[in-house]
Parts: sequence; C-alpha cells; structure tokens
Amino acid sequence: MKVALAFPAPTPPFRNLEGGYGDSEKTLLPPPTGLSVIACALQETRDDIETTVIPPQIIEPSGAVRYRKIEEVTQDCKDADCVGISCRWDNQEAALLLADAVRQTNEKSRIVFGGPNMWSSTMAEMVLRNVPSVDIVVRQAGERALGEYLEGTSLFAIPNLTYRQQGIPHSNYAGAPDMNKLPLWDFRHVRDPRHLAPFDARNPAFHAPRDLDLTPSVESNRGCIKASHEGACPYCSSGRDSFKTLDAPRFFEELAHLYAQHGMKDFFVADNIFSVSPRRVEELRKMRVERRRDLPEDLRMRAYAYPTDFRGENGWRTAEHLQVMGVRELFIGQETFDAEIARSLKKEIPKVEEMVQTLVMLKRFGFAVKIALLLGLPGETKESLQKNVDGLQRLLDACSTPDPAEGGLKSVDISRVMPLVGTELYDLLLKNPQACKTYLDIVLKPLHEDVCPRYPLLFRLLLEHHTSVTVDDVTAAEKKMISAARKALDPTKVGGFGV
Ligand code: B12
Ligand code: SF4
Repeated sequence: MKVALAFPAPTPPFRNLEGGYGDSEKTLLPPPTGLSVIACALQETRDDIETTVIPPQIIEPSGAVRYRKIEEVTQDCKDADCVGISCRWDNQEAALLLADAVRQTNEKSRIVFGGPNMWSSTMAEMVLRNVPSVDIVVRQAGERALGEYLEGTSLFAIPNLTYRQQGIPHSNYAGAPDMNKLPLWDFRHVRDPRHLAPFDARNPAFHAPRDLDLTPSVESNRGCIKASHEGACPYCSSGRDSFKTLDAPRFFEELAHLYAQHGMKDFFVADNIFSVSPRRVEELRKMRVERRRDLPEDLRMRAYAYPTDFRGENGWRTAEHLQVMGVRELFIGQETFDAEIARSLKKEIPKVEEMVQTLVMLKRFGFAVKIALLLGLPGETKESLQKNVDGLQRLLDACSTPDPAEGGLKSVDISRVMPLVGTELYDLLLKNPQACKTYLDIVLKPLHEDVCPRYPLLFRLLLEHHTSVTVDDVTAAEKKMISAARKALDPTKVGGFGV
C-alpha cells in the first residue's frame, strides 16, 4: 500500500508571513515532524506500507528553495492509495485545492485531512459537510487513527476520527496515544536527502544556525498542562487535548536517534510548555547528563516556557536545569501587560517589573528570549493598548540585545489575536447573531460553513463586539510597538502574525 503524506505550501495571500522567522519563500523549512512521526508509526504496523512525506518546499538543482506547486504535489501523490494532508490555517486553502486535484486524478485514493487546523470537531465536521473530496478527518494525534483506518478498523471504533455516517459527519471520542509506546521516529520518509543535509552537523558544509527557530521540531510532551489545569486560552486551538509526557530517557533516546540517523543537534521543542514543573526539568537534566555519550556535546534546544516559570528560587533552578540540558532559546507568551485582560485569559501573567527581573536573570544564564504579545484580546481598551506599548518599551529598555549569543531579549512577536476555528473566540462569534449576519452579508457564506474564514473580518468583528477599540486603534499601537522593537533589536527578529 502506498501512502503519501503532504504538507502543502500556503497559497499566495498567506505566504511569507515572516513572523520573525525569515523569508519562508526562500528559506528552507525543517522537514515536517508531524508527518514523519506518523510515517514511522505506520511502518511499524505493516511492512507492506510505503510512505512518502512531501514537504512544502522543493530544492532546485541550483540549491534555491521554493514552495511546491499544487500540481507538483498532485503528481507526487498520483499512485498513492491514501493521501494524508496536513492542515494549518495558513495552508488550509491549498489543502482544499490539493484534495480536489488528487480526487480528479485518482478516484480511488482515500483522502484524509489532519494537522493543527483540524484539531476541533467544529472544523472536522465542517470539512466533511463542505468538501466532498475528503473522506475522513483525523483530529489531534494522527499515528493511531491513520494506522487503524488503513487497517480497516470500523470507523466508529477509531479514536480521533471524524467520518460521515449516512452523509452526516460524526466525531468519535478523542484519545491521545501513550507517547512512550510510539516507535522512535526519524525523517527517513522525506525522500529527497537535500531536505535533511542542511541540518546534518556531520556534513563538512554545515553551518550551525544562529537562531533555533527553523530547526527540526521534537516533542517531550503533548497537550497543555495550563489548559488541563486552568482551561485553554481563548485564542488557542491546540491546548485542548489531554496532557501526556514522554519519559525523560525516551526523550533523549529520540534526540540521540535523530543525531545518529541525520546528524541533527539543534532542535525546536514543540511542547506547548516545556518547563512543565521544576521536577520534570530536573529529571530531564539528569537524563541529559547521564546520556552524555550518545548525544552531541553542543546539543541546543529552543523551547516554550510559561511566563511564571521563573519565579523565585524554583525559577532560578528551572533556568539552570534548562541551561544544563542544552536549552539556549526561550519563547515566552506574555500576551498582554494588562492585568484585567490577563485574568480573562485564565493565565497567570507577570507584571512588567517582574518580567524585567526574569529577563535579567535569564540573560545571566545566556538564554536568548522571544516574547509574544497579542493585541485585540476581549476586553481590550485604549488604556490596555497603551499599557502594552509602555510595557514593551520597558522590556526593550532593560533587556534587549541585538545579538542572540549574548542572551537577553532578542526577539518579539506582536500579533493580532486570531479567532481560529476551534477556539473559544471563534465560538464567541459563532454564537453572536449580529456578527454572523455581518459575516454572511459581506462574504455571502455562513460563518459556520466557511472552512477558510476571512480572518481579517473576524478580527474586526471580535473588536466590534468584545472590545472598546477599533482596528485603527490596534494598528496605531502595533505600529508604535513594532517601531520601538525594530530600533532596539535586530529588525528581522521583530515579527508576529495576524490579519
Ligand atoms: C514548530 C512550529 C512551527 C515552526 C515550524 C518549523 C519547525 N521547526 O518545524 C515555525 C516556528 C516556523 C512555525 C511557524 C508558524 N506556525 Co507553527 N507551530 C509549531 C509548533 C510549536 C510545533 C509543531 C510540531 O512540530 N508539532 C509536533 C508534531 C508531532 O505535531 P503535529 O505537527 O501537530 O502533528 C500531529 C497531529 O497534528 C497530527 N497530524 C498532523 N498532520 C497530519 C496529517 C494527517 C493526514 C493526519 C491523519 C494527522 C496529522 O498527527 C501528528 C502526530 O500526532 C506548533 C504548536 C504545537 N505545539 O504543535 C505550532 C503551530 C502548528 N503553528 C501554528 C501557526 C499558525 C504557525 C504560523 C502559520 C504562524 C502564523 N503566521 O500564523 C507560522 C508559519 C510560518 C511559515 N511561513 O511557515 C499554529 C497552527 C494553528 C492552526 N489552527 O493552524 C500552531 C498549532 C501553534 C498555535 N497554537 O497557534 N511553527
Ligand atoms: S496558548 Fe499555550 S498556554 Fe494557552 S492553552 Fe494554548 S498551548 Fe496552553
């Protein structure tokens, strides 16, 4: 059986979102982890499965990188019995075009959607109501669900599956696999070795990347500990699955495997929060030290941390453990400097002075830090926008550094909050008849059936119905923040996304 797993490139309006990650039209993105993890798990279930992972880009013979065209991916999927397509909000439109193109060239191929934009049953069921070329949707983890689907298990018995029952979409219960029982994975199903060579430290032409943003992603846990304790943040589409961890020895065994297979030694830790607890980081640190022999000495990682992880003595210890483990860059979601808005996010967010102290401490340990801020959150006022402008300025004055090697604040993301399908913010708009009517009048499609919603319009509706600010107010604050950050930091490290 032939299986093709594709990560389509975003279509033009969503290309090169930069977001402080560089020009993704021309910069090589790391090979897709999610699809590679699935490919390795499938291989374990049956040896007659031949899986190919198709990344979003092509490397030309000249070495130039460009996004793969939909026709090219369709051609790559021509003989596949099953085509799995990984969806993110920015490549969703491309994923739909690809599904239709594959269906036209191969009537029999089974077409499966999955990926970060398919995590909610709202989205999965919407796809099955509106996109006839898609056979099933896998929500959240894909390894077990896709394997069982290909094995022919009854659809109603497969966790995470959304399928049609007499034409009506039906979503099964969601279940997260035990990460420790999944096989070790690698990128062997990415067939073109040129996608892997630039990450191979054994290669004489290897240049260690200055930033770790575009290094291969790995996981030590899944789900979100914050979401499971306090509830998901209202703008988050990925915090709702149950929390699972990979045992510390397995995590480093996986890294050692990727080093042995591909010479990889720089990693992007995908965990929503890596520093789950002081005990966990201590355990990981111990294991890193114990496994010293199989791992490269200069193993480096970039990880997400929770804003209050670094409080007091525990915080200082957490920082030390992370540093010994090889973490060099931290991404911290501050989101807002307004205490009232922070409360509504059910997220504990430090005041600006505490954050300054944290950044100073992290700089002493040599961490390069990226801070994310979100504009237009429910409850936003002109005053809260001003607090964000002032708070960012305070952080920049105290801790910015244009050279990540020095540690300190090296990068900021200033984004407009997006009511992604599957988030509480999207549901808020869906329940608002006035917002839905405006959407229908302008787009001529009901919001609840639009698989690729117009996010700029949803952002405006969110501001109109749930804040006291306008798009112009947000734009003005955003401009001030971007300009201040560009003055203080390497301008290419000032990013953000949004509409
Ligand atoms: C790493 C990462 C990046 C890296 C990618 C490079 C790299 N180093 O790999 C960088 C930093 C560049 C990046 C950028 C962006 N990212 Co990003 N990123 C992530 C992150 C942190 C980890 C992804 C990962 O590797 N996960 C681990 C693997 C194993 O999980 P997975 O890919 O989800 O796959 C599993 C399932 O989803 C499923 N699955 C996946 N595909 C398929 C396909 C099929 C057929 C099936 C059955 C199942 C399936 O099975 C897999 C195994 O269980 C996630 C958040 C997260 N923690 O997951 C955000 C995330 C994927 N990113 C997101 C976004 C939006 C972006 C941006 C588009 C930001 C923006 N501008 O809006 C940019 C795009 C920039 C660009 N031009 O490419 C969102 C997607 C939300 C959505 N609804 O679409 C996420 C979920 C973060 C969030 N909560 O907002 N990102
Ligand atoms: S945004 Fe981050 S902290 Fe909030 S629920 Fe999502 S993954 Fe968890």
